[in-house]
Amino acid sequence: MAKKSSYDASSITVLEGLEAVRKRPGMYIGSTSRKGLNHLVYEIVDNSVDEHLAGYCDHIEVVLEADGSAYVKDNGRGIPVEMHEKGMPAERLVFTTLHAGGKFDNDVYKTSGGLHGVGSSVVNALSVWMDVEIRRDGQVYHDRFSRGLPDLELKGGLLPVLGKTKETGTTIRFLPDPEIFEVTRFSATDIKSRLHETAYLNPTLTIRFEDRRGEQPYAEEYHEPDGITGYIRDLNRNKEAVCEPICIKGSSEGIEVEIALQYVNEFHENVLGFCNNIYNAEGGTHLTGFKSAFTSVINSYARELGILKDKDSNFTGPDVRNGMTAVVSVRHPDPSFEGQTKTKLDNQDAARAVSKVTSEEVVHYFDRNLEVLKNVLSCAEKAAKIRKTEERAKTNMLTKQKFSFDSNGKLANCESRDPKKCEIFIVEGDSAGGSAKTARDRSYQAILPIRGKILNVEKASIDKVLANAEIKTMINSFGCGFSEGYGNDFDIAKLRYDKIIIMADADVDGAHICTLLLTLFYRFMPELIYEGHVYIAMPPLYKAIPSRGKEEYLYDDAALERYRRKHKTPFTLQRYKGLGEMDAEQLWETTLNPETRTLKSVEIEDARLASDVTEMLMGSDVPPRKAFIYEHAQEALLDI
Ligand code: TSJ
Repeated sequence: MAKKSSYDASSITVLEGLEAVRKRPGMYIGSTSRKGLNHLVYEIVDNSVDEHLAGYCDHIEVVLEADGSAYVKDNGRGIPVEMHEKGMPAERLVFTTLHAGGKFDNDVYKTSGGLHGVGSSVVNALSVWMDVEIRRDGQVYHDRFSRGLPDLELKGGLLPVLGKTKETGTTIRFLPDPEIFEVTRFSATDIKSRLHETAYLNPTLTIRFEDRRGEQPYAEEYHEPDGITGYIRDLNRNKEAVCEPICIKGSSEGIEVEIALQYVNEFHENVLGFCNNIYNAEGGTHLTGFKSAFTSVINSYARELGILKDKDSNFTGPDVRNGMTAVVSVRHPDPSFEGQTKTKLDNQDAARAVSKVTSEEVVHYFDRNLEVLKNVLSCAEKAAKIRKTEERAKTNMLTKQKFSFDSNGKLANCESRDPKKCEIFIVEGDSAGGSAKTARDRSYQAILPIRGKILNVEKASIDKVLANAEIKTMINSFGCGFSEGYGNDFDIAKLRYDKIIIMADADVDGAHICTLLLTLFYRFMPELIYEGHVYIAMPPLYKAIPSRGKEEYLYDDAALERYRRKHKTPFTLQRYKGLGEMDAEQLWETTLNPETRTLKSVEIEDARLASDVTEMLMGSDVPPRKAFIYEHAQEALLDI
């Protein structure tokens, strides 16, 4: 309960504002799943990053505490504490009013990217408690809130002082409210990845991360003086580079543009867009500006150097981006976003600015680095050649064997043809596939067994991908075609199933199959993921059968550990080695029945990271794999 303090008219607005946030949290943070939970941390961190961008902070610390709280500490100027004209210290205004921007906004660069940038008051409203420490003017100021409402009494309009200090900065601690969130365990993997990304985008910033929730605290520090060039290097660390990373910078119309790119010996492109430090999953105007300008620069060079003759058609965009990894980062004073998840940059001036900087600076670079240009041109030539062959092959294939629903030998389809009702399970292994076919509700559940590992599409050319029986069957079954660099034949309106559910064993191989499938969807059918059609089934590892009482499915070792602690009486423990070992009834109950099963919804972040994870899971380097599995085991259980 909040202590009563001297509420006046402005307090009433505060109450109304906070209430609105608690009533409809999704409106402010996107969701109350783990993604929304992690966003609380990003929201707070972004304020420190703003302080960094304003030129006053070069160190941020993010700590996940054992009690479920988190804190973010920076060495900036400290949030202003002086009395504001609205009748409370400026700091209170920041934490109790929605979009307390305006006067307190650092500067022109709002970090707001789609669902992000919702304001620290939203985090406050969604926290059981929030504790604020501000080091400023030699003093340590303190403030505290419960579910958004101030706890501390002000004396003469001033915040309580805890002591003296020579340092400056802000520390915010908060405990997310379990009344609001479906899960209250932050994902260290997601948060680390986001912090690392922030470090790449802010090369003079150091971010320290610590997780104190495990038996041993785990700490890591992110400092990336090479900025997005370092990011490109790391994205490509396990790939065969064709040239050194190219980095260009410039500004136009008040928009700062920074681009790093590198070619590797692979068959696809990986172009990531960021606006004001926030990743834009759906891309947007900065990427279109970059792509069109880059394509036209390469075509001009190709004509100039006689690589393209008069009779030849231009290289296509995908031709010139064959094998390209790129990061396009813009800083925009007033970004706006559109798209399914509000992560697609929408400002037309960003397209113009990126296009201008790209044309000027890429030419500037290639004029001085002809060797690199030649490598890039030969990548494009190779791609164009393959494209032409494949265009022919594809027309042949499509006309010859007309991707057809009925020709899928292995698909056990459902009876309903209403896509809104239908689900398709992609099941690893023929034996599990067999059980699933018996277990399912055939009126609306289809089963597609796949054999072992599917092709890793990151490492294969498009003709290999399309020749792969497993992949062909999937494309046929889903019914919406596929999109790839050379054309877009994908039409989500034709999707035959509302849910595409990956069903694999709860072991390393299962995780690998998952990442391979996610990589396939991400590269060739990304809308499936954007629009939330892809799920991962979570089969249990154990069943505990007590001599009296209800049987219980346990999804990992931690759950078993908890079960043992809770149940002192003996019980029989059944261990499932794999899906194939469950009988039809068990499979129905644990994995198929919508009433009792647990599904993990796949978000675009999962898919974006999947190709990296593939490397880690199957690579020869064991320790990171162990850490990954350990952490995900812990997280998975809290998804339930
Ligand atoms: F989100 C937040 F409010 F909770 C938060 C803010 C959280 C954290 C971890 C840090 C911050 C924050 C805010 N760090 N630094 C600042 N800086 C300011 O708010 C600030 C300081 C000085 C001046 C000035 O004009 O003197 C202006 C501002 C906006």
